[in-house]
Amino acid sequence: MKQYLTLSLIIIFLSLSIFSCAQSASEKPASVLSVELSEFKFNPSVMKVFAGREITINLLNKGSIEHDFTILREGVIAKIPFSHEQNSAEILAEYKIAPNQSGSYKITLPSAGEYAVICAIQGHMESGMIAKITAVNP
Ligand SMILES: [Cu+2]
Repeated sequence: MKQYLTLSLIIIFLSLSIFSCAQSASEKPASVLSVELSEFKFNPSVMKVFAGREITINLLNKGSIEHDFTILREGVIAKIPFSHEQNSAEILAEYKIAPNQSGSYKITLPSAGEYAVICAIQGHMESGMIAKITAVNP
């Protein structure tokens, strides 16, 4: 009897872990991303959208200094230090937001893959302002 109980508990535990994995893997791509910028992070920092479809990005700077939301081209790994001049070819889009300001932008990520997002202001990425948008095929 005790063995059955143990076995049942193991099965329940396994089902729960499979369920939670499946949940995170099947997280739905969003058509609207609402992101808060502050010193020194993006919230959320992991996002998922459809490739080839227009998305809306709503940004709110809750910090006390300027930040930006710079999307790098698909597959580009953000290098430190990042400079607008030297790394301009790697930038897909850049939205600057002053403190206590917000902005709404529309963009279509051209292909499926991983897009790094950084705050391109010197020192901010190194301090934690880095995020990721995964684009999946519809
Ligand atoms: Cu910043």
